[in-house]
Amino acid sequence: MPIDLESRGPVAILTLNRPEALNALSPELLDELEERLAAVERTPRAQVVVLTGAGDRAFSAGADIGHMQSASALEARAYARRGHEITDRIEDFPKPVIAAVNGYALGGGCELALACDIRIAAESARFGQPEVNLGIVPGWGGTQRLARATSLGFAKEMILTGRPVDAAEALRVGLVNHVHPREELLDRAVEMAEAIASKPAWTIASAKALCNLALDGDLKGHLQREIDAFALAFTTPEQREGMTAFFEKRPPRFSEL
Ligand code: CO8
Repeated sequence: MPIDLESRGPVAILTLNRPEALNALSPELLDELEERLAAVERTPRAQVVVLTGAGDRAFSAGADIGHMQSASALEARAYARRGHEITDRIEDFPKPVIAAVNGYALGGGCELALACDIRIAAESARFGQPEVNLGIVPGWGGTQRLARATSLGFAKEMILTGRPVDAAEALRVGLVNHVHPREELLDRAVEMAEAIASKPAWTIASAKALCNLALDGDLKGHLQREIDAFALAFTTPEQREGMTAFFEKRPPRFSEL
């Protein structure tokens, strides 16, 4: 199977499993990733996703160069669109997705990680947008999401030079939130996922959707949406329980609602 799905309590771990090609994102792998995400979406118990790569070498070395080598412009357009469908699906997924970057995250692999809500990395991780070395430009969102995750200047440096960035530098520029030894990476990702899963699912989905608007252009409209979503929270039992628990000086019991 090019994608493994493992459940650990409320956490669904999706593993890109094509280590012989450094988990390159073939069309088959993208199809299966979409199917797995749909299965996770249908499973109420699965509340947070951790996305990682099989093996010690790569999260993903990007789009499948073999598939692209002799592609026509129309075929390349279809492949780019397919990647966008998946990255948009992850960005808009109603449950948080944490990327546990266990090695190379290059080209489409970096772009896949960028579509996730939170990135943590192994000390051995390497990020890069090496498309210029192949005579192409990033095609799965890298020209937009990398600048949003870091800064426009840093994104331009990565994209225009193709220079890979190690985990320490990725941490410094905000591309990842934490760096861990390789052997601890998955456990740390699952711990973070469990912490998120302990909160009310509706609140988490709403907060994710709102945060996604933060870097869009329409600040005033999005601030209004925040006001509306804030008010809507007060129609839920989770808000009553959370605030009651605060004054009763006890942890909230969201799971019983
Ligand atoms: N696609 C297909 N196969 C790959 C890929 C890839 N992206 N990356 C590695 N492989 C394969 C290699 O061909 C090799 O296979 P084999 O053993 O059969 O020869 C195997 O994985 C191991 O790789 P290497 O032998 O090269 O391992 P090294 O340790 O020497 O090097 C690197 C590791 C540095 C990661 C090197 O493999 C590399 O540079 N890979 C390519 C990275 C890259 O350029 N990625 C960007 C691809 S373009 C892209 O992602 C654009 C996304 C948007 C597309 C839009 C659609 C048009």
